[in-house]
Amino acid sequence: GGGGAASEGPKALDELVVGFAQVGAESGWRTANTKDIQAAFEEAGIELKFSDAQQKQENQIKAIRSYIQQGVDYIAFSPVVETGWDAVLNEAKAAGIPVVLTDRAVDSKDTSLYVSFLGSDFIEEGKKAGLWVLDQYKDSTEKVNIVQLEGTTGAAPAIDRAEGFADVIRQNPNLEVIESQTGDFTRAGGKQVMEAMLKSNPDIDLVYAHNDDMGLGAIEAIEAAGLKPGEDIKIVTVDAVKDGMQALADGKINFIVECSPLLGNQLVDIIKTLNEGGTVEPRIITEETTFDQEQAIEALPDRQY
Ligand code: GYE
Repeated sequence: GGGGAASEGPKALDELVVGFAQVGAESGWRTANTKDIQAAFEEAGIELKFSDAQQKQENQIKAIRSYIQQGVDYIAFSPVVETGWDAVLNEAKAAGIPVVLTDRAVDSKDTSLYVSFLGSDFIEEGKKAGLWVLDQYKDSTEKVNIVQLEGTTGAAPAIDRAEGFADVIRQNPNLEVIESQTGDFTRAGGKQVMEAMLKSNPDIDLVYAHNDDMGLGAIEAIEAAGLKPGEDIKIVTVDAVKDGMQALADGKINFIVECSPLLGNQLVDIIKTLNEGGTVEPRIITEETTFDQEQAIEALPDRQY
């Protein structure tokens, strides 16, 4: 069973069991994240129980409850939305099973419910996207019509990427988000929302998509409408997965803010530290960069995901 690792001394790595409750398989980012986490645990020789919640909170809660019942040593999960976790996290706490948040945050005020949150600073990512847009239109005297493709409603990266972006573009009153809709972080969602937006707004200048997949879906919709993505309508996205980077290299996306899905080794390190009775930082932020077209062309050949 979990807990007590500190008082009983560390367990052998091959005796440790970690339960991981993944969001789903909604995007290229998520697939890369899953692979990386599974590979890191495999390499460390630590057993990983894995579940895919298909973007549904109730499924994630069920998975976490089942991990508690099985008495795993640690639970890690990427919360699909920010709210509604207190009950199940209290159950884990009562069972003495430490919880690590990977990738996405919860908005619970009780920070004793998890030991650490490992992942990106999504507000910073939104700001980086906003700064590119600000710079791109610094000399423009006309209104710039921006549409936003939001991630999953209520998810930390959707909330924060919108907030960081809005904070920055506010500096230029010509920049206006004329429509904002969720595409649920999927390619199909991005395409569908973009199709509708193109119908209701004849004059879109720029798309800000909260991830590459939705941006790739938007490209399909823009091309189907007889317009050139990257030229007639500029596109800024977040993630920098291979397909996104290829579209950037091809000039169909104009700028990508990187968000690294490679969290596996850092998660393994956290588990090992906890197992040895050590303490970990409550917030571990991953390091990320941004890409324009030239940088994408250069980075593509070595891109891992
Ligand atoms: O940007 C998106 C994925 O939570 C950071 O989830 C992650 C986001 C990522 O579906 O592509």
